[in-house]
Amino acid sequence: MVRMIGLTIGIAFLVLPALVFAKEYVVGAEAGRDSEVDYYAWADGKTFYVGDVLVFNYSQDEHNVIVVNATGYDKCLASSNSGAFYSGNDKITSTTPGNKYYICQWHCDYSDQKLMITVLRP
Ligand SMILES: [Cu+2]
Repeated sequence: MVRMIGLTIGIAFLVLPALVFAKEYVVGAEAGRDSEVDYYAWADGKTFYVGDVLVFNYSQDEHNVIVVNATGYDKCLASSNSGAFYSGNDKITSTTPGNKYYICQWHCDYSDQKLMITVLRP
């Protein structure tokens, strides 16, 4: 019985930190995800960890969120994506460490509507 409790507490300590410290970030903060938001400035100074959630709020008929790789980010290519979101209130959880790239298919080129973040291990 004591062993069971010990095991349960052990598992809780392994699982809890990721849940307790996971943060939710509204991309662009108060301004929401608009063409005028400076995404470089918004991401600057923030530290993102695995488990953190990015919330993209935007007008459904004007923007979208396409998850791309580094090339897609640099060249604004939405074609070879690994995820596309159109709801206007998209919540995307970072499940792995590394660089993450998000673009708006319509305004990536036009007004630099793209976001790059680096996600660290918790
Ligand atoms: Cu857009």
